[in-house]
Amino acid sequence: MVDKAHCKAGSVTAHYRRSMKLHGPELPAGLVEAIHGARQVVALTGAGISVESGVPTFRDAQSGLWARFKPEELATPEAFRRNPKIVWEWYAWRRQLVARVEPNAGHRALVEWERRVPHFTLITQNVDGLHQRAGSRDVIELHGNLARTRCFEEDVLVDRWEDTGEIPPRCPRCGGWLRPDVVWFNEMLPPEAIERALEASRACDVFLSIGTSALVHPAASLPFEASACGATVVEVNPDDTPLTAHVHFRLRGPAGVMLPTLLTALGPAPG
Ligand code: BV8
Repeated sequence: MVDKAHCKAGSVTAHYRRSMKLHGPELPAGLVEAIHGARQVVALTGAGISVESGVPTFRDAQSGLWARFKPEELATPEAFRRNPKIVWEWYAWRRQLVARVEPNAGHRALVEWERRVPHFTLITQNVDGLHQRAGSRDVIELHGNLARTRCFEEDVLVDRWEDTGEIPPRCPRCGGWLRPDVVWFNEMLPPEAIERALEASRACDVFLSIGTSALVHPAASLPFEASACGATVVEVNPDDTPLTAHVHFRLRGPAGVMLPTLLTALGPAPG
């Protein structure tokens, strides 16, 4: 149950809403008005927004070497202690994959949105850095980023180390294993990131849940925080999720198509 005491004054959109489900890119009037009138917008993204760039989701079966592993089996501190080499190599494989792809129209639409509204907050569960490569500024990374590395023992960022060929490489200070700077299951999220995400979600007029299965917490609680504070919640996803029944509008389709369409609701770009 969300405690409304946290809600910040803001969301003026309540009267626009009736729960609308739509399949084609035509947008219901209520959604256009909510988008058009919004001054504080939050977008929460998941792996789905990177699919059209060629990055598989967590739900998608892993391919090749990794086919025999479920992501949540590899993305834990326990898995790293058990077999640091295989976990390091999985993240190295994901880093190479992400380096070969480009942001897509969905990422770019959010860059444009950030330019067009007074307060735009982009919160991502993705560790691929594609939002930043598209030009999004000040992205709140809830689960870290593949491009950074930490010392597993001292839990501090490490940006250079001697490549002795050992996998994983060792921390130049304490000799401990190095690990990717991502949040593994059963690990705490960066306190500053989750605090900023909660604050923005409780103050927004419109909350966009884009390309996420809404299963992983605490990220999955953010749209409920926003809704409880009066925001209009919009889901962009080709499939249903546990959130679908609770949103005001859902755009059933790929983010790379639906987000540029949604952007048209903002009207012509100024100047
Ligand atoms: C924690 C980084 C405190 C690593 C990740 C409350 C209830 C139940 C469980 C819990 C709870 N609170 C905590 C838990 C446990 C756990 C959790 O939530 N478990 C789940 C599985 C039930 N949470 C944690 O452990 C969190 N930490 O709570 O700490 C604590 C600490 C100590 C002890 C106790 C508690 C940490 C969670 C973060 C884990 N790290 N990533 C890495 O990337 O390797 S999570 C990772 O998985 C992603 O970051 C993301 O969050 C998640 C995958 O979800 P999505 O991004 O949504 O992707 P998915 O593949 O699932 O879905 C894709 C969607 O896209 C689909 O819906 C699909 O239809 C859609 N789609 C497809 N194509 C498109 C599209 N959409 C649009 N366009 C398209 N073209």
